[in-house]
Amino acid sequence: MNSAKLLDLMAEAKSVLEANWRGKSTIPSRYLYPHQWSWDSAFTAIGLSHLSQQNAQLELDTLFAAQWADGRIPHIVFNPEVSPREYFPSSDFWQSSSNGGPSSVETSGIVQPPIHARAALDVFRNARDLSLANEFLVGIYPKLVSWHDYLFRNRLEPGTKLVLTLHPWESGLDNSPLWDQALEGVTVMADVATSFTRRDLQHVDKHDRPSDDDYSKFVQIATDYRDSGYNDFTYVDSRQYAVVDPMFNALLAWSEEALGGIATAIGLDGTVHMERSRQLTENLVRHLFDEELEVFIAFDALTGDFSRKRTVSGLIPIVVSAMPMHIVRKVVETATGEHFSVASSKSWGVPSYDLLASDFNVRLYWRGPSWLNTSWLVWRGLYDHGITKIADTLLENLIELVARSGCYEYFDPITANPHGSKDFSWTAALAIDLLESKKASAGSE
Ligand code: 2M8
Repeated sequence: MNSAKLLDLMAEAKSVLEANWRGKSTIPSRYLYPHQWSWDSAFTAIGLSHLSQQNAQLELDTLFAAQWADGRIPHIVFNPEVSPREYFPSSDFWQSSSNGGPSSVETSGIVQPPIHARAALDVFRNARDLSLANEFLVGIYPKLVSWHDYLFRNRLEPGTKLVLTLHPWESGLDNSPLWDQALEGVTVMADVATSFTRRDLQHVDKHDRPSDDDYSKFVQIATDYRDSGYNDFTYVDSRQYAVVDPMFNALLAWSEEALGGIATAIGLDGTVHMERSRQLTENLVRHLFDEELEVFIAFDALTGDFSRKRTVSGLIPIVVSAMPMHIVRKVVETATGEHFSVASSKSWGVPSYDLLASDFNVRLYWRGPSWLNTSWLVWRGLYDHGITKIADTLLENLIELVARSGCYEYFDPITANPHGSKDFSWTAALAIDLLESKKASAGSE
């Protein structure tokens, strides 16, 4: 791609982030998601770190200002100025401040993948003002530790010793086929099914979004959790959904490694974090690596069944540095083979689901399309494990995808057609990070 096109992409990505900036944090999209989302903010901070160190730090600090007393980082921090009619479920649904959440701000009660320590370390590494960056790390480190402690204390699944997601929204990959089996067991009460109006369909095509049936189940599970007062211990008996997700755990392991790096940077001992990461990695391999499918799969803690499907969630554990190289190689073979066709002319980005599955869908939410954040995670895994040729091909492919189709929420992996919301923050942020990496590696040649 010529340098004028690269500059155009950089300018477009910057203008998306500027337009979505709300003074202290960034919203994922002006059309669909008008509040602050947890893992979106982490990805956005990584992109912002190349533009403004201060804003990147503020993005994460604002999110962590909404941390609950028990350490959880909520998946949404609501902007009080936005009408509840703009997004469902709104703060009235979650009732966080009367159920253990902070009193200063309204939030949701569930969480999202723990990628924040990794984002904080990237922000620190890209910083120009080192004393400011050091102050930022010192301030956020105990909050990151308490966030991870929450997961280890409240969410540990005793059999696998991995952490549980209690809602498909907690995975960030809301509608992935990996959760289908677990969702089959969810009973929706009549009053819940009729209690809400979807707001998402006002903004995007219904063929791109989860079905009404799935949505009712999402609302039912969130209602059950809320009605327990978000108490992870008393909730155990009434749970209708409790799933061990490979990506969520891999990101926790990767972030524990990052916490080790942060601890060292601020003069503390990071051994405990490296040890936690090692243990999580061992448990991921032991319990969730499927030798036949050659990907990581999910475990349903309520039924004891495994969800044996090839999804992007099962490729992402290669981000963890401690992942044994023979496992990394097998996963990379799956990623570059016919099921995902990564880094080939046959697909754009990393498809969210097996291209050969009978229910693969090019446009439906997390059931086929390529997303920039999950593709970026696979790229980081390749790159960090020194699988440079494939990593570089994927990097070029992702840059070209966004340059061609714009900063959309997700893309058809076969045609590159854009889907979901336009001007999407993590797409813009991670495009910036990829462009900067390309520049850095060109400079080092
Ligand atoms: C999507 O999830 C929200 C619920 O959290 C939704 O569908 O309304 C997912 O793609 C999730 O990963 C993302 O964080 C969120 C905001 O971009 O949108």
